[in-house]
Amino acid sequence: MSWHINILTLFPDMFPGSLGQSLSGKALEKNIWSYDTINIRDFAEGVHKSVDDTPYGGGAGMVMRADIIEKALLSIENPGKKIFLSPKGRVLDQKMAQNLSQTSAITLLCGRYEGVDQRILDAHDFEEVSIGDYVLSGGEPAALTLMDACIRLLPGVLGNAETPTEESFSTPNLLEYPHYTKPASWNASDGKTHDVPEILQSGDHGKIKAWRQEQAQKITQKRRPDLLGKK
Ligand code: 6GU
Repeated sequence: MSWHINILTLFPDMFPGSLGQSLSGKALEKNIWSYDTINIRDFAEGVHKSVDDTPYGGGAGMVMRADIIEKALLSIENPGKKIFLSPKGRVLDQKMAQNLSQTSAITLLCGRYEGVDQRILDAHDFEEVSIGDYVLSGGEPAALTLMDACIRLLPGVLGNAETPTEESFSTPNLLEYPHYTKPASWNASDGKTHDVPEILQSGDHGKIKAWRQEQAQKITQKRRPDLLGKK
């Protein structure tokens, strides 16, 4: 039915986090999307309830155990597509977010420590997804980011005013042009007067459209020339 996410984590209190606010929070209340957290520690045994152990082959840090993660995974009624959040993964982009927003059941595995035993990923066919080329201390903020990117694409989440048009709905090939609102002339604390570009106040929609396209082209060339070569 609605978009559902299962989250395997040692820190269930990190959810829904920021997704409980604003547009995604409203959409959660309206049951446009839903989530369950599964606390991996609930499937640990013994008095210590330990979920990790030292790595074979030696080295720093601890590795999350495959057997305990599997018990947590098997407790999920309909896991659907399985994703492990990891900086080694394929980098999330708008196309992936669109695909995932049309996948009704998803399970996200959030790792902590040095990582998870590779065998859980192999045995259950997890796809590895990263949110960018930097290292986080755990998969949870990456899971929240992936979810945010998907949730805003679900029908009924954005208002009509914010809903992207057909063409700009897909992968962004250009960075956005700059935005301005009132006051038209603003004396900032830097001691300068900052004016809104004259053309935006002209009412000439043809010229405004052309100016915005030019601005988008220029900022993309300057900051992300790699995007201009993309389909
Ligand atoms: Cl998905 N996880 C972690 N721990 N760090 C990351 C990441 C994911 N994506 C980028 N850095």
